[in-house]
This record gives sequence, structure tokens and C-alpha cells, in this order.
Amino acid sequence: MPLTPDQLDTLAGLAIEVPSWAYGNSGTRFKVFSTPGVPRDPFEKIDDAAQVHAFTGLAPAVSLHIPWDQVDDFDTLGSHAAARGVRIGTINSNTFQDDIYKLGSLCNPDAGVRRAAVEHHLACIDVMRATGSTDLKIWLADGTNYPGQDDLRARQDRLSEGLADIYAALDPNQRLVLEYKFFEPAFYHTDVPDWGTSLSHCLALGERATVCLDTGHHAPGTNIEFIVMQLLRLGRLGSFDFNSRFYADDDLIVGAADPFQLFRILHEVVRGGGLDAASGVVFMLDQCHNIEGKIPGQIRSVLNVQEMLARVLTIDEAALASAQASGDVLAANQVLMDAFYTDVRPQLAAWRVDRGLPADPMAAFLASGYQEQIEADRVGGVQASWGA
Ligand code: PSV
Ligand code: MN
Repeated sequence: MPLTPDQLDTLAGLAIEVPSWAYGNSGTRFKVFSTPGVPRDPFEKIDDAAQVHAFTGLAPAVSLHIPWDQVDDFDTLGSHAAARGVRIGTINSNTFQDDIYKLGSLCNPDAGVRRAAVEHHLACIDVMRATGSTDLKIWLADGTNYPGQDDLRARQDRLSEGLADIYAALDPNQRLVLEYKFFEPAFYHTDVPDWGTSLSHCLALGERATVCLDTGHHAPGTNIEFIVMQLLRLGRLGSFDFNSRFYADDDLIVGAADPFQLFRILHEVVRGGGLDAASGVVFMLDQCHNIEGKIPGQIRSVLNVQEMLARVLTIDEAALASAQASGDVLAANQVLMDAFYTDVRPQLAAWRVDRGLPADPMAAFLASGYQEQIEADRVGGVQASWGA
């Protein structure tokens, strides 16, 4: 079924936050390859992110990582973003790169280190105040490598104390978003390994604490759409970190590894009201482009989300409900598959043209000369890279 005008309007509400770190160099522990024209500071990262929005109309916000994106004056960075037609989105804290955090941050056995980690989050809240950002996203690298290394339960108690201090410092219009990950960099256990742990802490903190679901942070075979459904049902899905993976936390382009999984996830988003502005669900990308172009990689990513959402919107929900009610297993499955195999691309191209956007954003960006320009202009200085 083609998309109806109403469904196209729903699609128009899709806003994706792009991560500042996607524009810098990144790699694996084996090698970080250098790409000409890569930004040298947060201002240039915003410039590149703004290109993604200009060509797709899908990416009005840029997520920052502190201290990677530390600047002297965040008011100026916020104005720079506004001048480029985008805004600052989620602020991500980083307590995983200082030496003091070797044994953890909020869960560290040393009270002084725990205090430093809380202070870092308070500094992030100041950045939010300066930039108008409303979400503080916390992902902790905390965990242990060896059984017996530390007291699992004591670490949870320390975590809950630290989170409470941070939550108490938020302004009424700000939220805390707690991201979980079942492994890495700790290999025996992590302190926030799953959505249940994240949710328990959020419930204890208060209603402005929600869960961040990074699609790459689950064991292979996990039914992620079930988690999406449950968190939406409980009103605690704060945000997505979209990416895709074949093996571990690969941070590849969303929808590249398993498009059908993205379709199933987005179906639960739609069913659970996650597209409504009132739901507060933030659609963020958390990706790195190690070998492909950074800006084209981000353009492809936001288009993948839009395209898969459009396919979801073509689902004949009435036919699905009736097949489900009558226990017709194959008919119900067929309704989903028909939508999944619907080619919405020509309709999306026409929809873009109606809104003054290029029919083919990727081709338009490649023809724009922007990439050649930044390669010529950005000489000297130090290129930004993952962790810098
Ligand atoms: C951790 O793997 C993570 O998903 C967190 O969201 C970090 O902020 C991000 O990756 C850093 O790339
Ligand atoms: Mn993430």
C-alpha cells in the first residue's frame, strides 16, 4: 500500500539527532585511519552535521560528548549551531578515559573517584544550561574483569548514590537518560548491563529518569523490539542510540546489518506512541564511520531510518489486528512482510521534492562540492578523532 497523506505527515515529524563523534576519525584498537577534511574542533563538527540536515531535512540536532566537545564558550557553540540551522541535543558524559576511572567511575571503590565522576556530570549539566539541551545521557564503562575483583552489590549501592546526586542537580526541564551495555570495556560484568538494571535505577530516581536503548548493546539474538515495547509501555524509553552490528558493538550504519530488525523495532515505536512528541523518545545515532565517508555515512543512516519508518507506516494495522484476533498466524505475519517489502523510495523522493529537498540527498551532497571544500580548507590543526 502506498503511504497516505496522513502517513506522510507522520513521517514529517521524524527528527534524528546525529552524534558529533561520527564526523571525526575513528577506528578499532588496531588502527584509526585518517580522512582528509575531518573537523578539527566542535564548531567544524557542527558544520558537517548541518550538511546532513540541509540535504535530508531529518537531522535538526547534534549530540555532544563531554569532554570531547569541550569549548571555552558553549553559548557561542549554541549560536553557531543555530546559525547553521541545527541545535545542540543530548549531552553525553564521559567517565571512561581518565586514568582515575580504571576501576570505574560512579561505582569505583574510592569515594574520591566517585565524587570526581559526580562533579563531571554536574559540569555536563552546566553545558546543558548553556546550550539549551534537555537530556543528560549517562553511559558508564564501569564493571570488573575478574570474579571477586569487587563487591557486585556494593557497586550497585554506590551507583544509586551517585545517580541520585546527579539527578538532584538537574533543572525541572532536564532528564537523565541511563544507557546500558552488557559488556565492554569490562568483560566479567558491567554495572548497568541491561534494561532491567537501568530501569530499576530510573524508577528509584524519579520520573525524569529514562532508559537509553543502544541497539548494539545486547547479546546476539536478543529480541530488541520486545524491550522497546516494554519500555514504551512503562513510559521509560528515553532515547535510542541507533547503529547496527554483526558481532559486537560494531557501531555500523543503522539498518545496514539487519534491516528487518530495524523495521520490527520501529513498528513497536509506532505501536507504542514513541513517535508522538509527548513520548519524549529521542532518536539518536551512535555510530562511527571507520572506512566510509563520514558525512555520506550519516546521510545514509538518517535515510535508512526514514525509509524503514515509512515501510512501517504502510502496515495495514486493521488487517493485522483482525488476523491476530482470529489467531491467523500466517495472515498476521503476511501483513508485516507485505509492508516490509514495500518499496517506498519513489514516494519518499517525491515527498522530499515537495519540501524543497533534493530527491536524492546523497547524490546532491556528493555533487555540492562541500567535501572538496573542507578538504582544501581544513589544513593545519589537529583532526578530531574518537576520544579527542
Ligand atoms: C558506549 O559503547 C557507547 O554506546 C556510549 O553511548 C558512548 O557514549 C558511545 O558509545 C561512545 O562512542
Ligand atoms: Mn551508545
